[in-house]
Amino acid sequence: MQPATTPNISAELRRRVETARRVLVLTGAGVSAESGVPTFRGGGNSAVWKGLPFDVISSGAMLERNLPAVWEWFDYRRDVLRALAPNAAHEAIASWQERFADLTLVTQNVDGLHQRAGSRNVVELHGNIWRARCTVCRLVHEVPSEGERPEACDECGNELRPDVVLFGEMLPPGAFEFALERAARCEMCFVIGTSGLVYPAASLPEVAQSSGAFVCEINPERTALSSMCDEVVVGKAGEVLPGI
Ligand code: BV8
Ligand code: ZN
Repeated sequence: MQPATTPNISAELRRRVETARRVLVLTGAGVSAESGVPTFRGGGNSAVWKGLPFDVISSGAMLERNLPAVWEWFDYRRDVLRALAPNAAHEAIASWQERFADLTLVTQNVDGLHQRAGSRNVVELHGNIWRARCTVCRLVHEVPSEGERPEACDECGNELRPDVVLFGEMLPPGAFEFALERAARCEMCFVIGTSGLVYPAASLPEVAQSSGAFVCEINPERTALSSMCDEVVVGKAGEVLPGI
């Protein structure tokens, strides 16, 4: 299905897409925007929760101070997500698994929509809202999309927490190192739907470019990364990606 407007992509980008083998895709909240998932910094009602800014309620410090409040915030977000589905952006990226010989998908998102669209081996830098982790033995539990979430650890009975990386917390062991190694080896890097403000995720496109990759950003607005990209395609991911 041809997108409504064929995106304004350059001949250079088309040529590179035709020949690329090792491709890294970094996504942020913008790829889920057309599914109805509020972004973090695009205003809207998600940026603040009961008067607490997003980076306060979603922080390691808040979890230490008030785990029930953090659960309430994540329970709310899972309720919003429950009724939503992947959009054309997630589907296009999932189809790239057959298109490029060696595709690595790295996401900052915790919504699991890439996997629901069929993407495999997704590198989740910030964890996943559909998992809970024991605060003591770190055992991971699935959080069902229907019904109650598990209240205590199956193994040791201690409290669970969302299996999500909060501000001020370390990333999952190995995830960033793996993404870094793929960024250093890729020929093309797509940066899709991220404001490029959160580190260390936002450093991946810079690593790709300094290793010789062609970096292409897809976003309706300019971001902190736009100036260093080789090409910026201005538009919504759900409209631009099917046309690439
Ligand atoms: C770390 C999970 C040490 C939680 C998230 C001071 C105090 C404490 C920490 C710091 C500090 N200063 C700096 C830091 C480090 C901090 C950081 O970077 N802060 C920033 C804000 C300054 N980072 C950390 O704390 C990280 N840990 O550093 O530990 C360390 C150091 C080195 C190595 C290892 C460890 C942990 C960061 C993870 C925090 N957790 N999420 C939750 O979800 O509740 S981050 C959160 O922001 C989300 O994961 C989100 O994905 C991420 C980034 O946001 P974006 O995805 O970019 O979304 P955003 O809304 O910003 O932008 C949306 C974009 O989409 C826009 O550009 C918009 O134009 C575009 N868009 C809109 N519609 C569309 C679209 N694009 C395409 N199509 C559309 N239709
Ligand atoms: Zn446990």
